Amino acid sequence: MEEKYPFTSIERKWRENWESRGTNRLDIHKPKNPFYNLMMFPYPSAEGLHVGNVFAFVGSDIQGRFHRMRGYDVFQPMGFDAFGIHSENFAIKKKDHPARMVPRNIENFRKNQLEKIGNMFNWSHVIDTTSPGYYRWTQWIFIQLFKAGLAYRAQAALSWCSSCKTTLAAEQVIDGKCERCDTLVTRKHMAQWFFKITDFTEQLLNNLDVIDWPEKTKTAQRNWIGRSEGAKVRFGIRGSGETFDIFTTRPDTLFGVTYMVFAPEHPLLDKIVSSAQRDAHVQYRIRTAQLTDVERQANAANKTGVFTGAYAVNPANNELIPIWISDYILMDYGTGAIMAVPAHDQRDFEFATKFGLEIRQVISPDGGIHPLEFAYTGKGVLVNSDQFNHLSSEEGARKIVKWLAEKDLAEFHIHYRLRDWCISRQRYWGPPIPMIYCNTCGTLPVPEEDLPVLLPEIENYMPDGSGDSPLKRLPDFYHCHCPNCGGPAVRETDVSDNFLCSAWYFYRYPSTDFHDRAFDRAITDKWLPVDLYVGGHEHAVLHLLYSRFLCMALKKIGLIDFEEPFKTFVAHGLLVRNGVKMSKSKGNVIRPEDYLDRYGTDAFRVYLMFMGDYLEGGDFKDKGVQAMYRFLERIWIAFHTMEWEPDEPDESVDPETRYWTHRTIKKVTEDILRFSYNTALSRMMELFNHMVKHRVGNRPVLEAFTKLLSPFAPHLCEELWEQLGNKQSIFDQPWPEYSEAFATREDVEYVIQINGKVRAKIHAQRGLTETEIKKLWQINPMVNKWIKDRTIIKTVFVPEKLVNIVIAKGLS
Ligand code: ANZ
Ligand code: ZN
Repeated sequence: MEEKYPFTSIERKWRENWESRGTNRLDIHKPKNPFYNLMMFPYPSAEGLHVGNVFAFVGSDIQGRFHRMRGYDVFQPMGFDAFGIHSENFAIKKKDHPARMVPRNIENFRKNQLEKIGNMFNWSHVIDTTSPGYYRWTQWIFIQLFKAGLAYRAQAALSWCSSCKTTLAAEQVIDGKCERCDTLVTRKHMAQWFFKITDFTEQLLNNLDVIDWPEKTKTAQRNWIGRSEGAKVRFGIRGSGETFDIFTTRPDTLFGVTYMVFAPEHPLLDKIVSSAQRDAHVQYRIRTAQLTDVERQANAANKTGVFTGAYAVNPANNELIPIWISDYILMDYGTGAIMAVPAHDQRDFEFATKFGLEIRQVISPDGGIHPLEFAYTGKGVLVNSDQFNHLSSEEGARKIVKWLAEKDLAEFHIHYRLRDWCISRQRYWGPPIPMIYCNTCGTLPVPEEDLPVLLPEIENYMPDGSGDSPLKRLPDFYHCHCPNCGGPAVRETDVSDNFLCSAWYFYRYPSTDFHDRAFDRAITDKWLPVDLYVGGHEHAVLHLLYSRFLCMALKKIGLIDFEEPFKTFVAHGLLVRNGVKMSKSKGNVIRPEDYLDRYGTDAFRVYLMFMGDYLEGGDFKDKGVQAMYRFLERIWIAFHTMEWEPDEPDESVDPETRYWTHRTIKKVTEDILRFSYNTALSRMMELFNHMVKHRVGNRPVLEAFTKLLSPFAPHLCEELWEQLGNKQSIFDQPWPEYSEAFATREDVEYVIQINGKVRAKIHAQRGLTETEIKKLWQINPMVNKWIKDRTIIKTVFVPEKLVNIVIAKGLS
């Protein structure tokens, strides 16, 4: 392409210039007005940076540059989230080794991509989570949590990905599938390390009311934490001393219970299943074990189940109720057993219909009893409920629980769905969990001075599905000495979940100069919590939830003194291409390099920001990039061919141009503040069209325009700024100011008085100066009639209201 607008040389020049001038660096120790502008660091994949990443990063960079020009010391670092199953799986697929592949990918990400997208990254604070200098502190954090009682090891039925050959945290199972490879997960009983995220459930939930985050991200976290108010009710088992608890959100329906259901894995079953039903139960349990949770809950219409032969006793009326087993009851929700109320719960209704169990209505919308075609799940008035009849659902629930509580058979209970964070992975590519097991001394952390526990360099890093990490195959690694008694001991061989690396990276960025601490207290106090975090909403219950938990844990331990890591979180939208989601399998992924080389970084940035709403996402079209290239080319040409007078004073700007300039500054400022980049660019185009049409070339207008565009097209604007005769970086200049009055076109009415008497009224644009208003009344015939041939002694000017012209009595 013929370059009328020589973007290649401009962009190269400014990249070098910013680097040699240190424009993007700052004194981390002495910020006057700190602004921590964080973007979610990428996983350095082999395919390179995705155009979606560039979209996200540029939108965040605009905030960084804008805030800088508004007087903040902006800290904008970048790093690499390079540990984890994703990298390892990819290396396996390519028959490569993650320890060789990852550094190559990082190099490519940085040199060929991140350094070319025009972001003002501060490369003196870069992070690579796989470097021992970083994961040493990841391990240290693990130990701090262990010492504080927030990390523990326990046996549990965990989600297991048979393809990744590791356990997963509940948050990493999405619609029943492994978050990494989409394999349906199964359950596996294992001893694993957990972080006690459930110690902070209420805090995680309540703080959502005060943090400045998108509603949809907060809702996702609320739903995940899953607070349900209800009661625990204790049922007896006929002919045995056994009792069991159920959790229900509808204690008002207690008189409508017609059967009970246990999860097939419920431990009590071994004691209560009748001998006649024992075989059926064992068969059913084996069958269920092969199903995923999703499958268990999905086949609504086709419920399966087995009668246990045992009966429960309803504490409300001593009725005998048959106990069933069914896979639609999950073992790790509530107590793993339910009271079934088929009249008022649709799943129970279907089950009862299929197995011919009684359906008894106890809640009525209007007090009457009508035949039910499906469950009535709403609230209403209690019926068929003895002394509680006629009460409302709410009151009935309260009274029933209180009544049973007096006999110690029930209690109010709040149930949360959130489970502790399973942190162990039976894989290679992660930070080894820094724990040691000694037969004499028990479980001990690796002494802090022995950190990091280095990840051994091994060629065969393949997971084997045994439930142990490949590190267990290394005797030299596995066997060690007890740090306490010196006797023989073994190491934990699992590595920690990659989400631990990314739950604390933003504490490390400002403190990368310190090698003797994870993060420096004084620097952390200055820079954190993060002022603005931009990233994908898809991390709502993964990274974002884990980061919030870790922040609360670090505060509890006393390492920091705030409990929310990100003051403001903004979720950017997603890109599609010609209406179709971009994906490798569809072959429609955009390689940013192609466009950066062809049209230049600035045109690409401006296009990405113009293509759609930043918060909603947009549709990538090749033609659009070209159009934005043309826009920048027109600007370049206009600045070089317009006969403008850069040194004309502001006064000489015509009112119309002044209106366009001030209005644009106002709108662009407001638009950037609300991430509405496409509308901000439209406003700039309007101003530019006005400038071209009216051949406006006044310095204030040109400078304002250049500054407004500079966060979007930093190289071009830095060059234009220099050509306007400026020596310092445009990014060290203040953001343009506007006056509210100039920014509107609304007219105001001036009363024109002559010697105190109203003689005329004139309409004028808001914000005009006294001189400009004078030009208007001088030519007004009504005023003219009175002042012609008279001497004007003085004029009194009240802006936007009145002019009083004092004239001499006699003719001049
Ligand atoms: C009786 C009842 C009557 C219920 C009624 C609902 C409606 P949330 O709000 O999601 O917390 N439940 C309890 N434990 C379960 C388990 N392990 N597996 C499957 N379902 C379980 O839901 C709580 C309700 O889910 C509980 O209230 C229980 O059914 C069911 F008209 O008890 B309910
Ligand atoms: Zn997997």
